[in-house]
Amino acid sequence: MAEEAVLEYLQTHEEIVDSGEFADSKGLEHSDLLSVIKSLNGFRLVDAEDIKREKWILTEEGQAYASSGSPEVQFFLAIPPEGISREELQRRVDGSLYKIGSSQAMKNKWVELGKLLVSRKVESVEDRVRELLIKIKEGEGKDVDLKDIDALKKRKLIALQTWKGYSLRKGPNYAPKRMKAATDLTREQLQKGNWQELEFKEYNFNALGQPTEGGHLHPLLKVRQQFREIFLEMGFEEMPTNNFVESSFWNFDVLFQPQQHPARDSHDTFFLKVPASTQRLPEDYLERVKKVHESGGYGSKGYGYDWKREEAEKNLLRTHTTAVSSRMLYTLAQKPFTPKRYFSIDRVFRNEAVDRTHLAEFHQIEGVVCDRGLTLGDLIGVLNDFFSRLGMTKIKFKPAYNPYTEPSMEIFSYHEGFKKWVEVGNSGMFRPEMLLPMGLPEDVTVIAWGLSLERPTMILYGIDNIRDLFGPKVDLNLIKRNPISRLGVQ
Ligand code: FB9
Repeated sequence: MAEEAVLEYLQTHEEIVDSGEFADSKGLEHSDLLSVIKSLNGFRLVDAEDIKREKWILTEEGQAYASSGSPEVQFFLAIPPEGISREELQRRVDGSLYKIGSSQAMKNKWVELGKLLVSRKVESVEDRVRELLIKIKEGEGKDVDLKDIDALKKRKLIALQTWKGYSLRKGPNYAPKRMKAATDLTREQLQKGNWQELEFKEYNFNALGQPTEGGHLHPLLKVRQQFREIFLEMGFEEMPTNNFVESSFWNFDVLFQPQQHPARDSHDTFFLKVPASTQRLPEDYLERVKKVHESGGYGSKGYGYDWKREEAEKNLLRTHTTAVSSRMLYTLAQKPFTPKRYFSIDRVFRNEAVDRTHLAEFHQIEGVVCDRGLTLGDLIGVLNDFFSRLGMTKIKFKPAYNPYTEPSMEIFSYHEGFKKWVEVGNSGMFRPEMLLPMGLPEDVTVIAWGLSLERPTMILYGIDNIRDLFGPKVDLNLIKRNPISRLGVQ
């Protein structure tokens, strides 16, 4: 439509002087015409010259003054010749009009604002502002004195509007009708022989090939797989972690974590409303857990408090995958003992303050080794082996406290990149008050450790805000275009 109108017009006219007037004359949208002109100019069917025009237009406030008069004149006319009290005048003239009108009228020396009385200083006034605005509105802005223009612009009553258009003539490749450049030489064209009149599109040897789209793995899943392979190489079996909902019994009580421990408070733990509690707990085991909390046993004094079943029955979102480890060890204790190595990597939930590097959930990585006569030395040995497979050959340990392990150690690794020691996990030996009520043989000890999946992933992929890695605001391009990053390659 717009293209035909331009090419047809130029067939019988030297020039389209003004694209704006041309669009109006043909009932076209000027914006549509501009894109057609750019395309015709690009293929040299026309020669287009830029036209740039500037004109003053009224702002919304300027429109209001043009139709109802300037505030200073309205303010002046609201004052009767004998004067008026401020109070009465403020009742007659509304807030913003009073404020602008009174200050402008004072500036023009039209009125006198006494403490109580407001009076006129002149008999009558002209509304010059209104006259100027009407003149500009009618397109005679170029006849208005520059000083007046400045004054109106300063009061934000007018604004400069820039209009861009083109004048155009026939170009070197002009044709009354644009021939669509052929992109293929077809059998039919060869047979008909009309290939000789065709115009073929130029090859674009710089065109990029279509990007091949495929699936993309999330960085967390790629790093999880690397940890999984490390554990499998070390002879560990993966634990079934497909239950985010757990009872307080398996998440806390069996770990000998006392019921009044702060971590069991709803400020740190997500408890479920429905179903609020579990009914299915192993009764005989529950009695042994109750007893070890209240009065100890197995050489332990216990905590000496009244252990409550209803507290243990509360359902929650597991706060650590150690809840799964406890289930696995209990199951292991129900049959003749065989040494085992277990691992888990899955989501855990904590009702804690979120920040750039912490959400209310994370993926915990946990390793557990269960055998007769394991010592702290075995734990240190397996940790050195495990972390060295991640490329962390310089690690050290710091005594720590966990309710369910004794002794416990924090694990630190020297990061060559950051030139500093970085905390990379926590570990310990599960307490006898946890293992013996399960029914494990007395000489069986269990060493375990844990770390998060997000921390190494964020360091590996150079991500400093956890929301760029996990959650609804993740940029899918990060998923598509993240580099291959391997653990163990510093
Ligand atoms: O992952 C952690 N840090 C880490 C790990 C790897 C890493 O690799 C980089 C490539 C170089 C970098 C950093 N941490 C544990 C230490 C800190 O980040 C800590 O601030 C955050 N911790 C989480 C818990 O925070 C609420 C990380 C998470 C954590 C901590 C402890 C355990 C599991 C996860 C545990 C345990 C445990 C202990 C004894 C027995 C069984 C399990």
